[in-house]
Order: sequence, then structure tokens, then C-alpha cells
Amino acid sequence: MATRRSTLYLWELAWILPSIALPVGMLAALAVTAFGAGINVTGDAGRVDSTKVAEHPLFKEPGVVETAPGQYEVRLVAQIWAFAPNEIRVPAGSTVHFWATSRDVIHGLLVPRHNINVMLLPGQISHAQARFETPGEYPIICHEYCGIAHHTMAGKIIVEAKR
Ligand SMILES: [Cu+2]
Repeated sequence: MATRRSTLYLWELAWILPSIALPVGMLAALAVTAFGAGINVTGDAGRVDSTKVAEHPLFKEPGVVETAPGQYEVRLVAQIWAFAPNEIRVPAGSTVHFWATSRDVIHGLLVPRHNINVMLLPGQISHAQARFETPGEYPIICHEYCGIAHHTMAGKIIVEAKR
């Protein structure tokens, strides 16, 4: 009888331990991605009335601005189905700060192989920054489905070799 009771206890343990380990593991993964890998939800970089994006000082003239040597600011507006600007040129070794928002629906801003992966929410300003070391052409991709021509929504970053 004693053996049987301990067998039941072991079965219980076999269920209880994973059910504790799973959420603990997920919490650990969340902590590692948030604090270790720097993956976050859209930060609180500010808000903007999505019907008045063109009047906001940051987004009046979407484009690229050099703020200091090697430091660039991209003021980017997403709308169906384009990014403005859709071509960004910076020299190699630049740090690029993206300030971005959406004029209409939820869009995404993804630059592969760089630490840029944010949602662009109407009414919300998103900020992300990355360093572009290697000359080349990098795509800017909308990775949030935003309508019928979503797949055409893209731009590019051209990193020019230093002269
Ligand atoms: Cu899209």
C-alpha cells in the first residue's frame, strides 16, 4: 500500500513541477529579452494627434537631420502604404535615431540585422535607435498587416562608405 501512495505522489509531482517551471521559465525569458536583449514595447516617447501629424514639429517635414557628427535623426511618418521618407542615406558608423508615428492604422518599422523593431501606433510616437557600421543597403519593412497593399510598404536605408 505504501508503494502505491508514493507512486501517486510522484505522478502529482510530475505534473506540478512543470506547471511551476513553465511560467517561471517564461518570466525568465521575458526578463532576459526586456533587460538583457533590450526588446521592449513601444516606449513612451510622446503622443501626437494622429489627425494633425503634419502640424507636429517632429513630423512637419519628414526626413533625415544630422544632429551632431555621426548622429542622425530620422523623422518618419508611416501611412497606407508608404514610409516618408522612404529612402534614408547616412554614412557608415552613424547612430540613427528614429522618431516615428503613423497617420492612420497600425504599421510596423523593422530594419533587419539592426535593433529596430517597433510598432507604429496612431497617436503614439515611437523611438528606436541603431548604429549602422557596414556600408550597404538595408530594407525598412512594415511588419504589421495594414491593408491590401501592405506587402508593397517598404523603404531603404543606404549606408554609404566613409569618404
Ligand atoms: Cu503594413
